[in-house]
Amino acid sequence: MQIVLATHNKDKIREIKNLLTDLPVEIKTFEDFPEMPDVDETGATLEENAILKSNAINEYTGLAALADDTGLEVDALGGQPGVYSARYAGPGCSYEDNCNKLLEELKNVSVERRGAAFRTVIAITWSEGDVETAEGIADGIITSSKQGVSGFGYDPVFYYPPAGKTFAEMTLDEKNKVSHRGLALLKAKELIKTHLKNI
Ligand code: ITT
Repeated sequence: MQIVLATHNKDKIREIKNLLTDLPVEIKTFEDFPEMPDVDETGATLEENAILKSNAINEYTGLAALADDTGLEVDALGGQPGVYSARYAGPGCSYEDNCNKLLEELKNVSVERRGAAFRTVIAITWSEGDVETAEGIADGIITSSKQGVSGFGYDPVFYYPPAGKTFAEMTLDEKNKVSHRGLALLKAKELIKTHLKNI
């Protein structure tokens, strides 16, 4: 079976590929489909956006498509930036712009109130067009300055208490074992294994 990853985010592709290596599936990306569209994320929830992306790329390629929609939900901001995590600091912003804006917004917030969660919803649209989803959550604390250079996005400001460090201070394997995306993909792998048995 072939599965195409419905994303243009190379950092996500690196993490997802690393987690799917032991499955008997061939992973395709936008590099195999250079004209693959960037899907507008017009949904109100991570689940809606993940399904929008997996459906659109399934229709475009005719293959099973796997999409990831992820948000950082910060308690002191009422769950924001959430679905707007990619463009939190404005259109065309960088990862660094987003981290800086978050640190600025929280600069007067005490450590007890800096709780946050990364949430990922994975949607898989099978080649026949039906969809299944899986969710993963990681709980952490927003730091008061950036720490670490691995990972991507908000990883330098996301402290993960069980490891005693930020996601950006972890290796890819360490992060994947406990992260929102890692946990969602663990469930998605079960969906893929069941699907493989039934085709
Ligand atoms: P696609 O829609 O093409 O998949 P995207 O970057 O737009 O890529 P999202 O809509 O899911 O992805 O946006 C989520 C943003 O949240 C992303 O741009 C990063 O800034 C951040 N993010 C996602 N996963 C993350 C992770 O594991 N660690 C840190 N930040 C992450």
